[in-house]
Amino acid sequence: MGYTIAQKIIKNHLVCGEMTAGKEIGLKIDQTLTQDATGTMAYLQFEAMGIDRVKTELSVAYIDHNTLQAGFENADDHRYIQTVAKKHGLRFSRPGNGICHQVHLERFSRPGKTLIGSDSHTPTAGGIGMLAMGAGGLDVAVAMGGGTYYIAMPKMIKVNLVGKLSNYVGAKDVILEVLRILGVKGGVGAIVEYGGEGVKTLSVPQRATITNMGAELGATTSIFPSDETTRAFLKAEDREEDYIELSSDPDATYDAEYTVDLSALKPLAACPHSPDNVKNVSELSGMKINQVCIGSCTNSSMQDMLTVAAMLKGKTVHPDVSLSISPGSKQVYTMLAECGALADLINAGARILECACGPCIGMGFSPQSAGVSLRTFNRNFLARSGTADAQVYLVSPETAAASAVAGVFTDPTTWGVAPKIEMPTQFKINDNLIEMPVGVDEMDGVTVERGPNIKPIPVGKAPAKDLECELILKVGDDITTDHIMPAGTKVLPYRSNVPKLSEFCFTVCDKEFPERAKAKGGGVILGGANYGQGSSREHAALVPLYLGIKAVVAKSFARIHVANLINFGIVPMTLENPDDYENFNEGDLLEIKGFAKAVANATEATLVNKTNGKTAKLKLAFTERQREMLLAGGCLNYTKNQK
Ligand code: MIC
Ligand code: SF4
Repeated sequence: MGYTIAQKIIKNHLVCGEMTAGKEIGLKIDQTLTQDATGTMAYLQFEAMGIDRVKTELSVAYIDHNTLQAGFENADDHRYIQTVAKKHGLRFSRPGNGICHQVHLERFSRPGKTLIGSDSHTPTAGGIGMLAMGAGGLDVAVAMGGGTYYIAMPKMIKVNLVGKLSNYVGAKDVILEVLRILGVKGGVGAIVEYGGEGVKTLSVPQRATITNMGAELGATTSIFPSDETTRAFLKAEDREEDYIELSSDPDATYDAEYTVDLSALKPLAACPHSPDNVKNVSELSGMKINQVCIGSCTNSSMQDMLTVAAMLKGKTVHPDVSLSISPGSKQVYTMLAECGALADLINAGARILECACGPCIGMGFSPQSAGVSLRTFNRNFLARSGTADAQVYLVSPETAAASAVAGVFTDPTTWGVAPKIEMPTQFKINDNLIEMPVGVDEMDGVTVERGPNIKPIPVGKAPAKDLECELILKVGDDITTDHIMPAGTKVLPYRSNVPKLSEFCFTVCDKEFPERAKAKGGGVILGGANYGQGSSREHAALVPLYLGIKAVVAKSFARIHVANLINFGIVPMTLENPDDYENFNEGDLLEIKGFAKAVANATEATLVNKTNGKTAKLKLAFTERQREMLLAGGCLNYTKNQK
């Protein structure tokens, strides 16, 4: 039987386990990346492991998230990451160099290699044929130390692309269509592989837009073949030697297959507050808008920026609209400036921001009260923009530009024939903002600088013999990590200060939660389906741990988050019968007799509601390794015990 592209890469990197869907496999990781909002924790954990130098082929530490420096905290964290990278053998991408995923795609991604990153959009590099996955910071730290990365062997989903995109329809519309078909849970436990004749009509950055938002499908990752288009991209980046051809075998089999006809696609928008709440832009036409933001790791390539510049040339942004543009990298920014397109954007009234995540993570540019904001980003979760009642729509750069000019939601295909974009065949290469580490002989001379905002990481405890505590919070389906641990300008500076961060935990759902959890010494959280979807931030586990959360019971969990819970010793359990969710309410007293024993070796446990006498069967689906980790109170203790 033949192999899919992803299976071929997995086979080449398999350290342990058997390649049967759902079974745990261990992978050798070639490259890692971190960004600053998750990086401080990842490097603190790397330091705690006592390993001198990274053991990967390449590890890069990026600064791109916390770039609004309203106090000393972010700058201190940047300095910490810079010095730690220099000492331990990592490349350091300085602030101003761009968004990690865009820069990694341009300068470091390699078809056929494995990459994990402490950011859920690491699959962006799948656009070049890399097996690239988002992971918690601790998993990235382990991989930097040469350790294995464990995942459940994914199922394979194939999306066949046929035809060719028409005027003013973009790669964003392709992934919005896939989200419309599969939904935010549709990719859970799977790798989405793109194939078919339509693939060769898409450039590498367009492919990367599509794999980037595979994160919103809940997929382990997404991947494209590596072909002549890939070679041309690598050549334009002056690194054709990194090219290898990659395709699936003709007799490869998939668990599910879908077809998207690129020629038939229309401009789409994901409506508030979920990336799979997709409608045709034509249905929304005429709706008054207040803000447009163009950029983010999804849509900030040279191709995206040139398209927008060509559309805005000679026009003026509508007086009721504020338009922000963040190019994805220094490379894109420089090329835009040199070809004059930047001037077209500035002239049209766009507010040009630095090449960083910016508004996507709520770092400025929050919309007005109840404002309608059109964003080329990948997430429109409630309150993520920094304005609690904002209505955020996810759209293509084409829809964003047309709407910014009109002041109302506008289907860009009504603009007629799109201007022809001339993409450079050679990109502007200058890696002067990528700092190299010192050699092994000089590492003792580098002092790692730590600011006062860096506080110790909470460490988990072994599970109690019997669990008896309160149901401290009950939440619904599709709870995101932005609900659990919000981001934005006020919160992000405390990513390395868990005690301070805890004041914001779950406040999007329940303002009283942090105080209540502290007063009661924690308890158990009850969630619905897909609990913990979204980001890779391990703070969504670390902070609940600090607040005394012992276990989370849910209908189902998102992949990265469940791994993070286990890494920090919080026991994730699923309801065998989802209807039992109704029999448990906030404030109920809960009990699991023989809790520690169940974590050690049972696949089931009984949750008793001592307040109303009801019970529920819980599933404990752990591997041996995960059980040992939970019994040790998390990965750090487990690793120490193994030494
Ligand atoms: C996001 O887009 O939600 C983030 C911010 O990039 C996160 C990482 C983080 O929370 O720092 C992600 O996607 O993993
Ligand atoms: Fe940054 Fe937004 Fe991409 Fe996350 S999704 S890495 S915040 S640009």
